Amino acid sequence: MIKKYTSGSPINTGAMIKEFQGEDISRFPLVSRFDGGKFRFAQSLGKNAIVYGLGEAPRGINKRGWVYESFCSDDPFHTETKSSLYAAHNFIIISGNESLGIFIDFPARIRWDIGYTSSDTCSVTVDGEDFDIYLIYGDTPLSVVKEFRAAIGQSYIPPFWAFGYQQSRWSYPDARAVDGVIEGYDNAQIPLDCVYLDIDYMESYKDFTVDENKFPNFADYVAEKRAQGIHLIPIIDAGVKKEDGYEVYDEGRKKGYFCKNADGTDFEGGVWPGIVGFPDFLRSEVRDWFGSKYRLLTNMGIDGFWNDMNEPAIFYSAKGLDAAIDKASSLKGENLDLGQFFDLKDAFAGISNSPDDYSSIYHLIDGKLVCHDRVHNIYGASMTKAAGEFFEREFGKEKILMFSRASYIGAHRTSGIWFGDNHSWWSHILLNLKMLPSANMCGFLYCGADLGGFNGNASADLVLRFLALGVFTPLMRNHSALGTRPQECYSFENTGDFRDIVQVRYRLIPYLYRLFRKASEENDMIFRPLSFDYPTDPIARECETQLMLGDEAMIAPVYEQNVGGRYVYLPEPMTFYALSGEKVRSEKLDKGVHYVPVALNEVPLFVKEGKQIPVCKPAMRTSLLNTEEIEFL
Ligand code: MIG
Repeated sequence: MIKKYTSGSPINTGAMIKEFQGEDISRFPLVSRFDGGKFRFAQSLGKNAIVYGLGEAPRGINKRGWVYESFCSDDPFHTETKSSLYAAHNFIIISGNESLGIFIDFPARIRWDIGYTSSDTCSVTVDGEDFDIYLIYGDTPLSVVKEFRAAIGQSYIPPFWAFGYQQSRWSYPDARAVDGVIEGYDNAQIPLDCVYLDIDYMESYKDFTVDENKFPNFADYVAEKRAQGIHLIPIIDAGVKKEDGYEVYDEGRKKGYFCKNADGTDFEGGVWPGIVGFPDFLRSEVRDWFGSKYRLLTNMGIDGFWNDMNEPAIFYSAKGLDAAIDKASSLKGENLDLGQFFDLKDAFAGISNSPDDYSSIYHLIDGKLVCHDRVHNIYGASMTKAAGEFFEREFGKEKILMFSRASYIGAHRTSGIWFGDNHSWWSHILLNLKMLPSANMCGFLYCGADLGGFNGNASADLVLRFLALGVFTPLMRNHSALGTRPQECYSFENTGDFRDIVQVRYRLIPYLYRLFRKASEENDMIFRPLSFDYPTDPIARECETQLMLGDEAMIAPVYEQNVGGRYVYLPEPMTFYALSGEKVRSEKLDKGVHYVPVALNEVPLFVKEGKQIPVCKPAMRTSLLNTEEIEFL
């Protein structure tokens, strides 16, 4: 059962597809009050209650014991002390004797103090007075998820080939580099379906342009790669370069489509292209306009995109930069005390993604200028909606691959997400594993992390272990940052091990694809915490290093360096499979704790009794898979 409570006049975020008769917030059943323009409410947490949700967020599957903020943030250090990442997924489930789902449909900041200040209380602060809150009552957390998911609408399904292995890097700067990647994979006989184009394919970082010097005759080149079975996936950034004569910018400015300053002039920020205008994606005519620009690339044969920098990320504004420079000039030649020194340092450190800049951006909503602070969390989702709406209109469903960095619930209907700039850290294998069920609860099924880690240098064993998790994530993409050690599978000495792992993915694609479709069609989860399935098993309830996969299996990747296996908890008897290329090692195991050996070229998978998993023969491309010829695990 879902109950809706409305306060003031909420901005329509598009999160819900079902309409509910809202009651006035004065009837809201939890302890609550308005306080200085904010709404606060609290719910007590039983000793053993688990709090799930918040989608792409730091920390554990059980969110208890920390404070989180819904505020889409471009932050490349995903450490435990953070409170937000790139997304705002305002849905939690408090699961004690009963399960209570809470969805706050509100596009500005929300603070979730989940047993942090007081261990037995979840207190939530909504930073405004115009919002809808939905309470979802159910017997089990899964029944709450399903009811919520039915209300927010069916999850995006990408094309079949998007389940293949994908290689990315910032950047493969030109056609030769891209060819080198495909050759590298082909020579090492490692399957591959997609190669990514990061910002350097563009002309001066201008969206919807292709640098002719780097990619001569781009359309022919795209066709040539498609003939090799490879899809090229270009990046699109939110900001549009300010440059006279650049069609997208000129049009956007003439039509008044960019976000404004308070005085009605265009807001300008500095990002990769230099000064940019930020399209006001919250307006449907701007979405139509920006969405249709993707045609410039689809006309050249492109059928997949990733949308970046759409929190939005702003390196600097003229105002912010001037203030810092002024401060520095005023202190020039002074004998600084430490206070002044740190002020000066902070003046520069705080220039990027600064709250002052966000506060000075305005959107046009129903003819009125609305401060960005009030709608921050739907900016990126609206960019992605622009593209998603265009693709569905133009090509129909399931034709175009797309995923976004920033997101809000609702965007799950037209796109996937990736988990942003993680690190080549062992701890991030686990962090990324924990985000998967949380993202699924919020509707995001097509998702994955940068395998091998984005920032920092990766070792071969880290990439292998990361990939062994990625074998199961719908988006299986290896991506790494500028200046880091090459991270393509063929760049390491033991390429055979990499082949073994990636081949396992291709063997499982028939299963994973069906599982995905079913989860989308039935508002179900692909990955579930063990506690969902074994609610009375105290060990399963606390397990956050393993996940249930569909109704058949459990995954438990290795996440530590220099180990030849791991401990795993089986809440019921299962068969342990170590999959490696076409080789299968298996052992029946009883309920309980076991140490399972897992070599670097093996993918561990645990199949429940009475269940089976179809596998096919591996192939170099998804298009070459024979999904008719199936064996069963
Ligand atoms: O400021 O386009 O998260 O995947 O490689 C960095 C360059 C901008 C951030 C994305 C990352 C991408 C990078 N981008």
